[in-house]
Amino acid sequence: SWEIVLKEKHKDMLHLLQFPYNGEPPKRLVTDKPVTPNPLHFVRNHGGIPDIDPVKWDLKIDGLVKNGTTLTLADLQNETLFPRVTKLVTLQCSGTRRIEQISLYAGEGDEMINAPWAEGAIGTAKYTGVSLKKVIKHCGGLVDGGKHLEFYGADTYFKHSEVMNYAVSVPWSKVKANEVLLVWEMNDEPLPKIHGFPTRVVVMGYIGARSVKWLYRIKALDKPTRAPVQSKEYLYFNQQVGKFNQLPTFGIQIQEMPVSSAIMEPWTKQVVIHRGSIKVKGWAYSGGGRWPERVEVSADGGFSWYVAPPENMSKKHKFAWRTWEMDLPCEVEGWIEIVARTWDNSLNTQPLEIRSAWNWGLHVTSSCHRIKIYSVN
Ligand code: MTE
Ligand code: MO
Repeated sequence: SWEIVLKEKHKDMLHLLQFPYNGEPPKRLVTDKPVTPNPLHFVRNHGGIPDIDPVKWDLKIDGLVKNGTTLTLADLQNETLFPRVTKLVTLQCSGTRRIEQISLYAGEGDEMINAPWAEGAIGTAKYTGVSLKKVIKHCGGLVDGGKHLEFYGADTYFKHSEVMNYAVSVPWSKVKANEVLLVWEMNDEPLPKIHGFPTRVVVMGYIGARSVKWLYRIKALDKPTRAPVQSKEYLYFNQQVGKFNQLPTFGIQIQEMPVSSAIMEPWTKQVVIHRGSIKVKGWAYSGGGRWPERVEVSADGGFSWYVAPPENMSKKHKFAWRTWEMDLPCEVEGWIEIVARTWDNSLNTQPLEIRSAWNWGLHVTSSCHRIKIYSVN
């Protein structure tokens, strides 16, 4: 699978882990374009990269559906059966910016266990495929009691003393809202191997973990799946649970991501020479179909805030991030702390400090991003 990494990913990707492969784009390229080029999209894998023949590939749909069936890629792409949809969607790993939590509290070796993601475990692409709702309707809908859809990926991994396929589930209500797609194109190209070729799930507005790659089976269930990725991982714990007491029953399953943002320019410890204003760039995103309405940036550690130009902030593409940039007024000379804070359209905003939304699972670092720079005015 390393050959696939070299072939499909940008040469400057930061390789966080060679196997299973995990990588994110370097800081200077994360928000270079509002739509992330495929070679620069982050990659999160739990196992290897399956090699699937698209002609032999099929999708089994079973469980609590009226008429279980098996569909080929040609069936999914048959527009007389399923209308084709194209959507601009941001996928964000719930581990984004985990490195800030690691640097604050984690112990020795923890950065090896948890991929030490920075601000680049997020990417935005135009996906083409079909709405899963239409596919389930094609199967006659769910039978009574069918409430969740479980997705199986063809990759296997070893964890909790078992070898298993990657599997997670989402509620039917999410599918019914036409917010779950089965896609085969990413930015007008066939899905790259590393991103799930030939077909993956895209669950809009949920954490990346639900968007199963190398999909081969969908099973309708009465409850969320008990598969470990859903039930034991990707949980949000309260701080008092403690590092060594993370029992699944104490955690909340993470689905929609909260509002968050990151500063991509300047960089921490950079010496910035300017004439009264500093160019600041970044991204802002909110889960669940909420969108960033306002980005504010502070040059004094979060006491006074300036609003970034709001051109980009609209309901359009509500499942995608916003990239933003502004000239931040700054008269001081010396070390300053720049902070970004986003408000979404429900007026949710980000906690000011990492500690105020601490999660021992090291997922969802949604506090205001802070960087220290040396200002020369
Ligand atoms: N699907 C399969 N089959 N195997 C995986 O390891 N990782 C998930 C999700 N889908 C994963 C998967 C996680 S945690 C994330 S964040 C996204 O894929 C990342 O998608 P990407 O690698 O295309 O960026
Ligand atoms: Mo993830």
